[in-house]
Amino acid sequence: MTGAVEQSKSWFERAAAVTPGGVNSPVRAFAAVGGTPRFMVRGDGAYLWDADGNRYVDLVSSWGPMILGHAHPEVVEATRRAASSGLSFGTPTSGEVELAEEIARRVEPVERVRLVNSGTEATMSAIRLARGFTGRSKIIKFAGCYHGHVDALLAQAGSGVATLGLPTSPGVTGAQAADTLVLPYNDLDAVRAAFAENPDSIAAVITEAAAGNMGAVAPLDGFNAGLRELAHEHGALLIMDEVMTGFRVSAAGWYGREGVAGDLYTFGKVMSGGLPAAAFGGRADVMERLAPTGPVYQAGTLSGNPVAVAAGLTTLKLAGESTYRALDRNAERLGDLLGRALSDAGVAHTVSYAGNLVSVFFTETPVRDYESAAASETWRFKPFFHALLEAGVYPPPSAFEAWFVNAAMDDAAFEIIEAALPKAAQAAAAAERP
Ligand code: HOZ
Repeated sequence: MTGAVEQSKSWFERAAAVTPGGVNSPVRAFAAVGGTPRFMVRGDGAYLWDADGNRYVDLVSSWGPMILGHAHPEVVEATRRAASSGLSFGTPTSGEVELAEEIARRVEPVERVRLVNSGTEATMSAIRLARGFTGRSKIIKFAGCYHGHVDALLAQAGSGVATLGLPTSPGVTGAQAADTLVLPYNDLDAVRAAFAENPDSIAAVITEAAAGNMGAVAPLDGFNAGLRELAHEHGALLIMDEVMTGFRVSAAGWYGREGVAGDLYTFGKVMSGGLPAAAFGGRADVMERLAPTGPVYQAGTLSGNPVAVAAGLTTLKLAGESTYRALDRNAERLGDLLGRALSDAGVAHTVSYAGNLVSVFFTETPVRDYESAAASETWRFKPFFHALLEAGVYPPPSAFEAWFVNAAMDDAAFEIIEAALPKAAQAAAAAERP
């Protein structure tokens, strides 16, 4: 059991006085589950420690990047070494080349890579490039998918937008929103109809290669392949957002599991080793339209930052087959424990997987899109979450986020989860519809 959270409470009060909602990314504020966000001070392997000294088995893994667990000694050492040689040069570096080569080596359809600073920047740049390449303006995205806080992609977005129940965001202009067609995930007929209604004006279809921001929802068999076919039939590009799945669900991300090639890809999280770095890449003929070889402008002072590149490259070098086996095994072990505890407590549920992304939906109706995810009994999540948290397990503080395992989880970590689950499942069972 965890103890007092007075330090976190006090930091949260100070934070709220100086930062909107006390956080730098909305889901962290615990808005959907209530209570005090834990201010973490340390991570080591499978565990996090908060400012009050409470220890948690971390099932967020920094929202994906920490596949090797926290503070992996070799990643820390590579980062330290890079930092001691200079924090930023604003020039090309050899590390950038090696990281780009590693990404291209792992994901076959990626022939060229451009490094940026965040997943948002990656998707924003990929969209601009797709529009510049095709000379078209419209974009198809799917409800419940989240591609960072890019203006045009916030409509019916997942992650924090879904957590806070926002349809879109004020500040996005009508013109930006008008070029976005939002369709139900896993529905190829809707995509077919959208292309028929908007001939010659759709630049790209952007999709999470496997959805992880409405909870974990895998694409149905043939969905991604169908997107590729329809996009190409109509002269549009397919952008695979692998910010969450990339280098996590296999060495080559979701592409490594399914083999459907996108024209452009977005990456982040794992390839950054936990520092701020991201990337987009894809077909050479499309990527070469970027400045300076082409006219589509994109730039960044900290892009390819040598410290972030060292952390990312070292993480990728360490992430071999045994890492991916451990991630899959840990996801399955977590899912089994979740399923067993909820069944024992008589709670209707589905444990959903997108590769080794896991989440729990409080429904037995298959979840295949945002509508079915939102129709689940999400009000059971809050007491379930808090019972786990109090027992020293840190799940994502939202029913619409995926749970991320890491390869550092050992038997001891799973014993803590197993011990925590019966009470959490009973709390979910006892929850009352608001
Ligand atoms: N939007 C992120 C997860 N899908 C959460 C980012 C964060 O709070 O760090």
